[in-house]
Amino acid sequence: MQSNKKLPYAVRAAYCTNPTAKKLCERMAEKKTNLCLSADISDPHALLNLVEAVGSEICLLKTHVDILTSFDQVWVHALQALAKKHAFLIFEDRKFADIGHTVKQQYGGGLYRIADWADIVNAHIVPGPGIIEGLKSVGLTQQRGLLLLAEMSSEGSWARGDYTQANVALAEQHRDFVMGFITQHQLSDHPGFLHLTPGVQWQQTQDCLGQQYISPEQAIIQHKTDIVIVGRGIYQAEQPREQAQRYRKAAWNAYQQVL
Ligand code: 5BU
Repeated sequence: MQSNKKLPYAVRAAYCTNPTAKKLCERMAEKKTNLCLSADISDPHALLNLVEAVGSEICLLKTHVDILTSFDQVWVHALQALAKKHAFLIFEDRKFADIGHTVKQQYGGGLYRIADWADIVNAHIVPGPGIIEGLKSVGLTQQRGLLLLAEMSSEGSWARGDYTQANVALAEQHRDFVMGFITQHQLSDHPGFLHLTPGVQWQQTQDCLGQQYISPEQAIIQHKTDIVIVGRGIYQAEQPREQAQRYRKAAWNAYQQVL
């Protein structure tokens, strides 16, 4: 059962059992933004410049660290400084998908040491609950949060029906660590779970590789999700900062309509 109206993010913070979810709800309420920038840029310096320009508009920055052409701790510290300056959280869109023992190493170790700097990561539940246990064994002590990939934006996605519902059931069993879902629709009316939606853009309805877009209003009002994730719609715009301001305003106005 899903109600038509939602609680404000500030109120929902109290329902969050995961500390990162709580922090994100508080940030959204304080900063008045439910916009996440997907900064899919391979030049690490250009990425920092983009984040400096757009950081004031977002609650969350989503990265794909494995597309960067170089990576070191100096870059990580620069990103963390921007996150602090502009009060946003960092979400590494790593999409873990292996057994618990392996994801533990991929999350906490390797070149990227993702758990050291990413507030949030995400995972597919294909391997079963062990993937959540493995990630949790690294992330929980560092106060991190996990999003489950319950639905995808791309055409022909198999993440639907019973598979999507299995994500909700697992999230409910791991409320200490799982903070919500990557999804196209609201899946749970528990106020402590956040619903984040990629595949958001005004200019296009699809790309040439299966990506499908909806508008911020469709995501927040019709599909009842909480946070819109915008990539090319912002960073390919002539003026990314101004474009981010437009998406921010649209997503926030849409949120106010569902209260
Ligand atoms: P775009 O430029 O707004 O299309 O970028 C979308 C981003 O969100 C990109 O980083 C994808 O990897 C990511 N994404 C997605 O598009 N759809 C999904 O279902 C998931 C992630 Br999960």
